[in-house]
Amino acid sequence: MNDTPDVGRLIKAPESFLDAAGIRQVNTEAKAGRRDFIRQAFAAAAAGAAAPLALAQGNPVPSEGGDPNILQLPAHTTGLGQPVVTDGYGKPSRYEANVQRRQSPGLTQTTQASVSFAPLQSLFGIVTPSGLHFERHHQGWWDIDPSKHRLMINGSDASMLKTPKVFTMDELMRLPSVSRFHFIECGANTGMEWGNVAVPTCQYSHGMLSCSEFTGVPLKILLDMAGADYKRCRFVLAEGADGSSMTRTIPMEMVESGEVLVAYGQNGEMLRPENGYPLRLVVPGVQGVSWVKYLRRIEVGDKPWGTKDEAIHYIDLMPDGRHRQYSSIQECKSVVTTPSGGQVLLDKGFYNISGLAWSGRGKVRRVDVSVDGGRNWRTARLQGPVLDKCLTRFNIDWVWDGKPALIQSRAMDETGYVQPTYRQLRQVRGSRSIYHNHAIQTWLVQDSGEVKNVQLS
Ligand SMILES: Nc1nc2c(c(=O)[nH]1)N[C@H]1C(S)=C(S)[C@@H](COP(=O)(O)O)O[C@H]1N2
Ligand SMILES: [Mo]
Repeated sequence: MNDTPDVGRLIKAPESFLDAAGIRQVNTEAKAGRRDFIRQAFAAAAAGAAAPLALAQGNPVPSEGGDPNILQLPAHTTGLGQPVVTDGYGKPSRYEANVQRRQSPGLTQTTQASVSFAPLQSLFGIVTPSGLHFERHHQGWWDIDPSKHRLMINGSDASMLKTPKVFTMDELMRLPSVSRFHFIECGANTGMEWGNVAVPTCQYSHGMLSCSEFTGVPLKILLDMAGADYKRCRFVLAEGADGSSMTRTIPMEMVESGEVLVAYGQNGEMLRPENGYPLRLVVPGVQGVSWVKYLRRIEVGDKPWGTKDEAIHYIDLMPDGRHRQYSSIQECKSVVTTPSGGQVLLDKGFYNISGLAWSGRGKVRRVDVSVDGGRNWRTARLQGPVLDKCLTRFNIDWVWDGKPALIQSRAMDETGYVQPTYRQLRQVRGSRSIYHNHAIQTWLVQDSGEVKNVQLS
């Protein structure tokens, strides 16, 4: 491998930017309404947190005398290891303790109506480990006794459904099931970046995104059992059992396609309580809010319900001052996770640029990567499997010459739709929106090797 360039070393993004005191201060300032403070605190903390060289050379290989890590046999080679079932449910290595989902300081006033972000920069492949799945609760999470949980299927009026039904978990789990990999993205993901750069790392810019294998029963099967009148009932309403009164309208075409699942399984085991145990709706390609957790009722009806979560929240403020409603599909989007904000490149040389792409309209067809802010593009390798409405991992080789570089990824889905630049997106959507920001992300690799979140105008 003589022609292979030297492989560059990379410092991972610091996982936590603020210490406990810093987080308290940001929260106080945010409560006082000083939103800008969050951005400044992040910036200051990010600058202080990068202590690259010390970290990288924590256990250096000596230039002479051989490597003690090889020459001296460690205890794990000479001693007896730990017994089976030390832990009836295994945990990650203690050396990975910093890989955590995290709350953005100051973003929300209470921790029960808040969000935690998945550490995308630390993950491989496409599946999000269940314990790192992002969380969004409007009224806190619950660990509900499955023996007492019920799912009711009814009609807006008695003529819309032959036999209203109530299912227990046992009854649901005896029905024919399917397992499918899908991404879930909160409509507000990347929402803080509409006006300008706001957060330092891809955990906070893109981490309201996760991907799991979900197992459950197609909702269509349950509606068939209840004898729904599909001619008249073109919508369903999904309702959660928590105090947030989370109710969302879903068009019947989605249900009839067989894609919408009443799911109890996530990555081979039951759903985690934070993600809706024992039952949640899976609505592939649609923003997270429609994936109702603690699902307790499905109503069929002939028009959208216009509930609070589709009339005053989850609407898009357009440049002309009007609001756009029922924009639920998550459009084609991608992000480079390595190198990404907060990471530090220590050497010139070879780097594997890696990232994630997804589309609410189907499969990802292609991802192009630029290292010069969009002037030149190269097509990345898509790593299999490439699945429908699922995260797709892409990789591309890059040799860093030590000069500033602007790294971007641009995804295209199977409909031919191409992820827009910020300029293109703002032309249509303005810059004062919250939801559905799927613009091309830019990471600036500075000549120092430190990677920063930037936006090109
Ligand atoms: N019952 C209920 N379902 C809910 C919510 C909620 O607060 N309560 N939040 C919604 C929102 S806004 C999102 S983005 C997703 C988040 O799912 P997760 O917490 O499993 O990541 O759940 C949705 N379903
Ligand atoms: Mo959400």
